[in-house]
Amino acid sequence: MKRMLSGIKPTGQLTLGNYIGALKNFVAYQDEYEMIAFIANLHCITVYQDPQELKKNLKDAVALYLACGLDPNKATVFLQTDVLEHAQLGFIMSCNTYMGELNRMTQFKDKQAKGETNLTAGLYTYPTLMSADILMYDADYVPVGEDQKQHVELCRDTAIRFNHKYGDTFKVPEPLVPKVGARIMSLSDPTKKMSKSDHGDKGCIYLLDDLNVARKKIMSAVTDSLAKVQFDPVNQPGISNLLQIHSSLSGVSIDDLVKQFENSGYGEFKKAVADVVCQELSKIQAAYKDVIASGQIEAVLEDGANKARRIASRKLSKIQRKIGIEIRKR
Ligand code: AQP
Repeated sequence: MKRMLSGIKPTGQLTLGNYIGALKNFVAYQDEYEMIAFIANLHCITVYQDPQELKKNLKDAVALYLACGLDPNKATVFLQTDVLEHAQLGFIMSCNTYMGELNRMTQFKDKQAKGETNLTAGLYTYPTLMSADILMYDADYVPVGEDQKQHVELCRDTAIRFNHKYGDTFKVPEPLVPKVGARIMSLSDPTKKMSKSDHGDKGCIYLLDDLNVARKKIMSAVTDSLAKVQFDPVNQPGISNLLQIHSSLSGVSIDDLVKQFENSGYGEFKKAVADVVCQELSKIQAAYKDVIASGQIEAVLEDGANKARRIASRKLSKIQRKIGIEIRKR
C-alpha cells in the first residue's frame, strides 16, 4: 500500500480552506493509502502563539481530524512534538538545503512583503522541517493546497540531492493538489487566500463557526457588479471562489453549477452556497461534540505517537549512519 503523509498547523481554528484544500482529502484517501496525519505543532510556533490558545487549538484540531472522518484505526494521528525525531531530522535537512532555495519560498517572501517585523529564523527555515516531516516516513504522496506545493517541491529537490550525495535514502514524494478548491480565497478579499491567522476577519469561515455567523459571512462575501454567475477567477474572483466552495462540498461540477444559476441573482446563489456550507459545518460540529465528549483524544494521540515513533526512530538511525554521525549500533 502506498503511503500518504499530511499535516496542518493549528495557528488558529481550522478553516473551510484547510478542510477543502487538505483535510477533506486526507479522509477521502485513508482507505486507498496508508495515511499518516499529524498535527504540525512545531510549525505553529514559527509565529508567536498565546500558550493557552495554542493548547486549545491543538486539541480542537485533533478533534476536528476525527470529526471530519479520519479513522484512527486506519490513519496514524499524532502530534509532531511527540516524535522527537522530527526536530532532529529537521536540523539535518536544514544542513542539506541552501539559503538560496529558502529565499525563493513565496510564503516567507509574502510575509516579508507585508512589512511584518520580527520574522523568526524558525519561520524562514520551516520548509526544512517540513521536508523532514515528509521524508521521515518515505511518503509517496503529500496532499496539499496550492500554497504548500512549493514546499513539497523543495522537499523533492532536497531528497534527490541527499540521495545523490549519500546513496539512496529517501523516497521522493509527489504533491497531490486538488483540482477544485486548492486555493480557497478570503470572502472579504477574494484576491487573498483564506487564512486562519486572519483573526476576526469576515473573510474566513472557521469549521467551528456558529452557523448563523458562517451564513452571514457568505451572504456578505465580496462579489462584483457583473451580475452573472460564471467561473472567471480573474474578472470575478469572488463569484469564482463561491463556485469552488460549493462544488468542492456538493460534488456538483462548476460547469453544472454555472448552468444551474445562470438566471439567478447573486443573493440566491449566495444562499445556495451558504446552505451547502452550513450543512457540512453542522455535520462536522455534531461529530466534533461527540469526539470531545468521548474523551478519546489522549488515547488516539498516544497510540499514533507510538506507531509514528517506531517508523521515525529506525529511519533517523539509517539516515545518521549514512551521513556518518551515528557510530554506535542502536
Ligand atoms: N485557503 C486555502 N485553500 C485551500 N487549501 C488551504 N490550506 C490552507 N489554507 C487553504 C491547506 O491546508 C493545509 C494545512 O495548511 P496549514 O494550516 O498547515 O498552513 P497554511 O497553508 O499556512 O494555512 P493558513 O490557514 O494560511 O495558516 P496561517 O494563517 O497560519 O499562515 C495545507 O495543505 C494548505 O495548503
